[in-house]
Amino acid sequence: MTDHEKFLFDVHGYLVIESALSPEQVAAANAAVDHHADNINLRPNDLARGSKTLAGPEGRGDLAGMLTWEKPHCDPFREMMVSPNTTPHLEELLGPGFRLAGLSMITMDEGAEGFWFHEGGEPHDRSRGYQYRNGRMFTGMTNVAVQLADVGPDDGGFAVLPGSHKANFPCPDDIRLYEAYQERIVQIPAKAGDAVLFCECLMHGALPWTAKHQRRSVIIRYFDSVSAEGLMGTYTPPEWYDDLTEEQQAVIKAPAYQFEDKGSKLYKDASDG
Ligand SMILES: O=C(O)CCC(=O)C(=O)O
Repeated sequence: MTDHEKFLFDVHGYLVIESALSPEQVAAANAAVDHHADNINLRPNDLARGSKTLAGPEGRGDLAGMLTWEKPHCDPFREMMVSPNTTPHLEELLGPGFRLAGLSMITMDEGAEGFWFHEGGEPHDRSRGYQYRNGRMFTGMTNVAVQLADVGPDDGGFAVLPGSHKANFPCPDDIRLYEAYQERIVQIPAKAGDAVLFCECLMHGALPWTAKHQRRSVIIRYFDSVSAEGLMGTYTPPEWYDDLTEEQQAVIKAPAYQFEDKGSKLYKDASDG
């Protein structure tokens, strides 16, 4: 992560990584989605939560299971989950040994309702909270939203309250419902192939989609090496684990302590036993 990127991420809680995917990767991912378009699950209108400004005539679409699709359709998504264009950012924020927590896709057709603004720094949640300590940023769940379609400035879609990952006071509901202080909410334009990196504790949601073309945003969620949203009992790797490259296998694993060089030989000796 460059100094500019670190500064902006710390202040805003998000960053746009331009051209995270090549045009060929975008085309392959879109072809795979087109092939599985029947699996897109249109939600009931359950995300606007009664907001007059986020309401829309239909729900957004959810699509999952891309990592398990038959070849070649799974390939662009497996490439996305570990990419040289995003790994350095994830290592900076989550530390070495970061883990994949999930990969799914959001679609929105013209008129689809928005999503109320959820999360934010208050209340502090240890699985999501943001901290700056000892010269480093530490994020909880961290997401990479890879765009498979252009998002213009007036199209709607993903939007955030910049800086809210560091909020100390509860956010009033009329702000969460986009009915007050709308001008403080920032919608994030991007090109197909760009990725929006954001920490889950940034207050975020979506504005109703107004463009003629379908919104397609692949949300890839990661945790640091130790945190997890759930796991009781034995960890079993997915059936398709053996098909992955070594780099891809490295992010599919049970939570476990990851030794980081703490600068003293004493720690090294301790980690050796
Ligand atoms: O991109 C969106 O429409 C919303 C995404 C979201 O809320 C999330 O990833 O938690």
